Amino acid sequence: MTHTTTCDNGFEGPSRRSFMAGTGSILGAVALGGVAPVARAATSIADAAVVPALVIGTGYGGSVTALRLAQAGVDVHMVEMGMAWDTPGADGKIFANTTTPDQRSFWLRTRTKQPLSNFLGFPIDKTIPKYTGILDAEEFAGITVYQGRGVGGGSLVNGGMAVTPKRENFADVLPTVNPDEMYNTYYPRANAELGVGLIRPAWFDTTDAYQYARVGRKHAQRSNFPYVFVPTVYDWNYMEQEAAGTVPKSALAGEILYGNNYGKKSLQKSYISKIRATGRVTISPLHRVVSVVPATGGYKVTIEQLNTTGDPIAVKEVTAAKVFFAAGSVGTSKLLVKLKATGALPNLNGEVGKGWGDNGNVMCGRANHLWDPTGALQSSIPTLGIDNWAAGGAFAEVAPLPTGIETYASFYLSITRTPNRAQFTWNAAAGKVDLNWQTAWKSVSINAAKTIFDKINSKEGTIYRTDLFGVYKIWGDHLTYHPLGGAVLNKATDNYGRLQGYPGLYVTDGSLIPGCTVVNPFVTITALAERNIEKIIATDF
Ligand code: FAE
Repeated sequence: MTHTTTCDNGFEGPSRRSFMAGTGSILGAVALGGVAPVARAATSIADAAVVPALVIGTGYGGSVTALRLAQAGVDVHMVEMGMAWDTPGADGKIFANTTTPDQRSFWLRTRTKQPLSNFLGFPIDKTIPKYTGILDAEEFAGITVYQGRGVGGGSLVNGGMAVTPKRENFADVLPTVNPDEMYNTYYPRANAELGVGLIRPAWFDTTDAYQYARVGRKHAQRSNFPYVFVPTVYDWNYMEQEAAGTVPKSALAGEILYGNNYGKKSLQKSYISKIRATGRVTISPLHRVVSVVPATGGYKVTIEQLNTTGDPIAVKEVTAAKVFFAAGSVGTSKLLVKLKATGALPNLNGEVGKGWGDNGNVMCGRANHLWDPTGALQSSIPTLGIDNWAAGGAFAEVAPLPTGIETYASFYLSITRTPNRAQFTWNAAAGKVDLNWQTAWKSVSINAAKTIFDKINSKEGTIYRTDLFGVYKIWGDHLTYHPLGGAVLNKATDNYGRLQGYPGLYVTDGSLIPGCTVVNPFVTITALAERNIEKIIATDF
């Protein structure tokens, strides 16, 4: 393989080559393990504490914010509803394997809810003990939103695709942000801090682990689609050593969706390790923020401490001068919508809860001919994408199906252009927040994805797989990995994430982004958080 100029179509990235990506989207073929994880006692925030800055959530937005505040000399308390994920279970591993989900795998479910629910027509979900596991499949009426739970947020479970959008598309992503400052300063800063890097092309060309991606590339080329190499936060040297058999396997053992034990540079290895080194930040896992109200000295924050079956075992009330909402698009939106509707923060403006999108996510598989095997060994970290954004509004990640057996399947997660945006609202009768997304809205995304796969199927004489999302169901249109929006920048907040109506309250996560990042979102979330916190430290502290 060569990095031909045909694949170099101008995506911004950590090198001069051009890249774009999809998302780690993985099959979990199940054989339920019974590994008892070890709960960890963590030093946590004290009841009645008075703190200068409290950060709700430990994903990308929260980690950037906490690091920069601490480096500026501010003592920070991070509150995280999920577990610490720093202690091995009885099997010696912190994280469960994708092929053998156990209680560590899902957030408070008694049955797995794997993104690919079926294989060869058979349902593959399994019973598991209820536990504060790592992957939340949060169900709203029209969509299941997958999210990471624990110290590190989505970085614990995601595919590690670290993509900077093409600059010419940036106005669609964050229309009120100056692209010069993002592309000159904050995207480079985010890429450097996250440790973004590229596969070695010669290794890509020869390793068994990316045969599936080479098949994807060949099919894209034969239909004249540009393909792009995707930068990631996986340690590529480590993966080559995995293949050589000199280190414990991680990506090459199919680890990803329920955590990655070795090679992926999750936030725990990047921002959060720097956060710990400052000595100024307390992180409280298994603590969930349930309320924020104005109080003398700032805001009274009510926090429930959880046990590992999700039950509150203590309630703490803390006073924080400044509060940063970094609970993710869904978490922050749900909190703000509830707090506005129930009178805790009544002056939040009417934009709160609006502008939510799914980044146009849709999945599908193709059935290859028997002479086109995709390989029994598949790296769980995708690194190749097919780009039809300009012509058809779709970018498709060539994703793995790390089942350990030859499937003759090509599997894809597409990010598509879609105008549909949903709203979170408070359902007083049920005491919960609803989201009015409709499954039918995904038809726009399916049509965009078909601009790629109909053409490839026609050229290759192949068909869609119908066995991955149910019985005779082609499209994975029931889910998203990329929730975005709900507290949109310059609408619910000012142009730096300050919540309108409440000085000292900020939003700093994916809820600022109005529904689509054109590519995978976490580099943009990180870069935006870097931009915003720099301004806020300069002006508000
Ligand atoms: P996030 O990382 O979700 O962090 C929010 C944190 O807040 C979580 O740890 C929550 O547990 C915590 N939290 C929520 N509510 C509360 C509360 N009330 N109190 C205390 N804590 C709370 O937010 N993106 C990419 O760019 N590339 C990929 O390859 C990719 N693959 C993905 C694969 C999967 C399976 C999934 C689920 C996501 C993937 N994503 C990917 C999306 C990416 O992980 C996501 O956009 C970011 O993690 C969002 O970052 P935030 O900081 O907004």
